Amino acid sequence: MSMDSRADQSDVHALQEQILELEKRALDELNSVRDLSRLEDLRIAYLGKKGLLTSIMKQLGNLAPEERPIVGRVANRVKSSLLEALEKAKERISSAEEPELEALDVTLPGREPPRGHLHPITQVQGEICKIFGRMGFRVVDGPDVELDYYNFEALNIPKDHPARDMQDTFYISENIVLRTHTSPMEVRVMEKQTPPVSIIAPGKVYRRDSDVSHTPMFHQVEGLLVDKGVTFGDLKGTLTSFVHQMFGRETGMRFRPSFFPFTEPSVELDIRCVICGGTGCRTCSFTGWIEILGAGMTDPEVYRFVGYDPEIYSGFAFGMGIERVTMLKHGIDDIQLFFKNDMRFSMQF
Ligand code: 2NL
Repeated sequence: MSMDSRADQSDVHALQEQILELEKRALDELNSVRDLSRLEDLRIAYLGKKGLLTSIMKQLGNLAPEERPIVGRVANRVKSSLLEALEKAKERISSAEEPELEALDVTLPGREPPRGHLHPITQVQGEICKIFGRMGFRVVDGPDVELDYYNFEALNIPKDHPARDMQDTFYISENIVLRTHTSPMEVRVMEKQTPPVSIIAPGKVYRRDSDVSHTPMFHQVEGLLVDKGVTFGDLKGTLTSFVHQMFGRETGMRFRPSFFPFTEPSVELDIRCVICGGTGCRTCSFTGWIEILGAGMTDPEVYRFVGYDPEIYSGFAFGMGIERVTMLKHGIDDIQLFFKNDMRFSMQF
């Protein structure tokens, strides 16, 4: 082997080294490039007509014929590896550019998710319970499906009473009904507990009634207080305090005589019309007054059913419709709105 051929050998090596070095640098740059115009610059710098790899390949002509294919193979492999890296970089940049276009504006106000709240009936029911709770009444709960005995019999509503009529009451069977008021719960408490008793019973009640001003299911709160020496004055004081807290201290009110099978004497409580203030309007049927509840001194007959001695104990009871109270409080004129689940209505409260 001549000195010349050894020099040639080292030329071959140097050229190969140069190509591999170039490949390493080009790949590094192609893998980290972030925009398409810089990528095009790189393509021209390495693979363009006057590019680095192109000019190295032009030098292949200077090599001995038997050496050309050796270096040529390396140069071709590097060329396709660079072309491949170029394509990959192009894809990477294009897919990264899109999110950049719809960049997040952190100064935009957030979108508030819709937030639910209690149904207006449930809100007012809670308010009523809170007012009586402060006056010492305990909230009691019981079944919607009741025995005829608790719903009627023990409340001094005899078998031939019109309230028991199939037209008014949902019967499950001969002796089982959907409760028509929440008083049965109070009877159940009195059966178990000796006086003093002071309870309120909120909940759903059912009547076979359905027209513009009646729904077959509605809500009631009933209250009951029994102790020694309770008078009609206690009834008036308790209910007056309730009206003041519910509708305001200035609310005018009056008690009217009435009748219920389970109280004697019985009254109905009217407040000054919240819509017209007493001058007369459609809501108060031009009377200036609106009935909000019924009440009375519990009939001794009811005490006998639960085993209380009416000679020792006395007390009062009352009942009110929650829909009615809610309508008066918020000036709502259609009871059907409570049961339509229209968010435009419900979300106002
Ligand atoms: C009304 C009238 C009333 C009662 C409910 C009652 C309960 C027991 C004993 C005696 Cl356990 N009375 N409840 C008393 C008078 C009236 O409700 O108009 N309700 C909507």
